[in-house]
Amino acid sequence: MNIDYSLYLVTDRRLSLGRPTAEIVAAAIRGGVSCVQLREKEMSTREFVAEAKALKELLSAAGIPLIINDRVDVALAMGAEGVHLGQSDMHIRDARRLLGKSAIIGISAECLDDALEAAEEGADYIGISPVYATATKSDTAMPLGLDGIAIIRRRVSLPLVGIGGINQENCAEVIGAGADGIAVVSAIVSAPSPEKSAAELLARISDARTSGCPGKALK
Ligand code: TZP
Ligand code: MG
Repeated sequence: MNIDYSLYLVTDRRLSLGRPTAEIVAAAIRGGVSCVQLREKEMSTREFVAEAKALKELLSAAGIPLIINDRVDVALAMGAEGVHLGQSDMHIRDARRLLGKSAIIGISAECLDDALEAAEEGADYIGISPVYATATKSDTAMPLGLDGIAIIRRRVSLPLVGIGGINQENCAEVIGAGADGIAVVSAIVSAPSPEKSAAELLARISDARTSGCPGKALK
């Protein structure tokens, strides 16, 4: 499956200012997100599956893939396009065995070795995590920064998606350093207008691709 990782929304109901996740996702679709990950840390399994099914309807109609955070069982139960795994979640090979060849399996890499191992194990894309410090996730590793992206870019040909502290002001440099896309939580989920915020991020990503930006020098 050919996935566009340009603007990747990761949901977080705790940061949505009381708005339902489906409302945020619908607005983000209008704004141009190209991929959505449903991330639920406190929901019952039954509710998680139900919410994922509802989002899948919205996303399928727009031709956008739904990725489930952590939970291979939830992805299998409702037919998501893929899963996103962290360093202490299920191994990629085990997830692949369960989900099959056509599933998208993404992995968070916290250093170059994680990224090399993920490529070796058959990941479909790598989340470089975190690029910058962020208050959204409490157990993050040391920020990898633009240098970290550039170092991984030189060694790994898989799609790279930067995550952590990325917003309208810094997304161009993340693309310039070699990422194929950016993943954001608060920049969309907590925005007064998730639609406008997504559209602005996308415009800046497109500009960075066509005009380049200072981060390019790191490549
Ligand atoms: N994984 C690494 S950093 C992060 C996740 C889920 C949170 C990113 O949130 P924000 O608000 O875009 O910094
Ligand atoms: Mg995880």
